[in-house]
Amino acid sequence: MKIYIDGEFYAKEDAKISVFDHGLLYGDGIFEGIRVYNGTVFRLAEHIDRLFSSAQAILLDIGMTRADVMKAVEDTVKVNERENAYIRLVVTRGVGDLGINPYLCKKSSVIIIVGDISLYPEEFYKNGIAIITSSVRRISPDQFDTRIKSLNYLNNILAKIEAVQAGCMEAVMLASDGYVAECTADNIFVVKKGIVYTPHSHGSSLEGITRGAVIDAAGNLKIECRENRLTQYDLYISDEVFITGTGAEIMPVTKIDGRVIGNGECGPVTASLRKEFWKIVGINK
Ligand code: PXG
Repeated sequence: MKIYIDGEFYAKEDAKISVFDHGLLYGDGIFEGIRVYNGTVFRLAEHIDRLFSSAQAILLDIGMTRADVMKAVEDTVKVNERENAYIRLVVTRGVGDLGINPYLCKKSSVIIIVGDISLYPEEFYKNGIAIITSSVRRISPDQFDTRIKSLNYLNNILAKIEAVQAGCMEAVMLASDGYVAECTADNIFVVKKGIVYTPHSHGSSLEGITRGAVIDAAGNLKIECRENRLTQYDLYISDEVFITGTGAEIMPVTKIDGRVIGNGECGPVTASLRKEFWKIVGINK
């Protein structure tokens, strides 16, 4: 494995950054999780756009152009000789002193790791997963806009801890106004009477790249897809629920807080969106 740090490639054992990096000390930085399918980086331009929007929002100078970052990602995939992989692109504020002042960090660091992601076992894509609603609310946009994909995931991690303690792999997080926001590392969709709904971000959820691909897939299939406010009730009484993310792709959800959703299997709309998603990705499934 060759890891990119600031223009150089390092072996895994030698890929190290300073303990004074504010990415470590304060979670001061941003990241992207990206997939490589059949040698092609999936929606790279969209990931780079989101990265630069996150950087703009937190006044972080990446020190590279979009084209430079895209090339660095492509080069790192190439030197690792990977056809299918998971890319973690990280930009930290860089080395500073022990105070939080980001202006004392002279130069941001760009890190690119091309590795693997442990996917859910295949049977879950057929039978779906059970999730819970977390008691941890998603941070509200007046505190921190969660469209920024920052290195501080403690809000999500606290919800993930609750999910794991309940024997689940994901948890729904409500926004501070009580409406459904998203899951800890996935967006959420419901299907009711043939119409697909997903919460509008409203600054309380990440605008997922996979979410965007699913909205495109629905468009291709002429399935109506609306961005709507959803409550826990809407989840419970829906015909189908699924979650989307770079890691999970499109995962059916068949139980929420003990309520069985639909017939307890991957529903027909979810199945056709999955099929169309793979067409968009360019994989025959
Ligand atoms: N919401 C949150 C909070 C996320 O972190 C998504 C939605 C889905 O977005 P994309 O762009 O991936 O469709 C994410 C995804 C993982 C993993 O292991 C995923 C994310 C972060 C860290 C790990 O799948 N982000």
